[in-house]
Amino acid sequence: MKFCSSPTSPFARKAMVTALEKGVDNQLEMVSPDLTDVFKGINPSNPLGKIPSLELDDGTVIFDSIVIAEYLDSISDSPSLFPSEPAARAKTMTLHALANGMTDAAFTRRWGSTMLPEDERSPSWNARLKLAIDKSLDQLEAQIDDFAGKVDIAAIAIGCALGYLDFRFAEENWRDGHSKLAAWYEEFAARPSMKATVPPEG
Ligand SMILES: N[C@@H](CCC(=O)N[C@@H](CS)C(=O)NCC(=O)O)C(=O)O
Repeated sequence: MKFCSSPTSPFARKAMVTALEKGVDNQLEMVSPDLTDVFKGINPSNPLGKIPSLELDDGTVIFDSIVIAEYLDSISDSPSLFPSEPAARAKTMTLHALANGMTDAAFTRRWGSTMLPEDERSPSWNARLKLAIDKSLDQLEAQIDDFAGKVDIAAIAIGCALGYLDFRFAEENWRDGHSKLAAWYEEFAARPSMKATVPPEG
């Protein structure tokens, strides 16, 4: 299977951590995105132009990161990262949506402040995205008991979201006012799957 991804993408990281947790990472052939012109879309095999995508052995291309993660989860028998009981599943997927939305806001913020020409950057849109991140952090702090001690797709998405904040917004110190979340992250980030996927500096 061809996995189009980058080591700096928090969405690709979520899929890769899933692959590592499920022991199917050795089935992934790594493919790099096309970075020649980010405004044309960096991944030709996804009409949305985004990474990650996964090309299955029969040529089918699947995206986005949650679809890839669910597929990788389903091809191995080890304990599922996606609960099957409906209420538990909805709760886990809502936590995943919170973490993913936070990642999306952080990535869009970063993109808006580095890739856009200076006269197209928007301070008010940046503030709106920062508000979403701050409120999501508060919510995760309040809901810590819902994911502490678990290894599932919500915990993986939360770990990758916080790792991305450390990577791109370290100066904003998300740990301030979120001590339970910080303690949880310290433990979760020590998992081999997380350590193997820490984004490179730069
Ligand atoms: N919802 C998508 C988000 C993917 C995404 O935004 N990926 C970024 C990299 S972290 C990307 O490819 N950006 C390039 C672009 O939007 O042109 C997912 O979960 O896979």
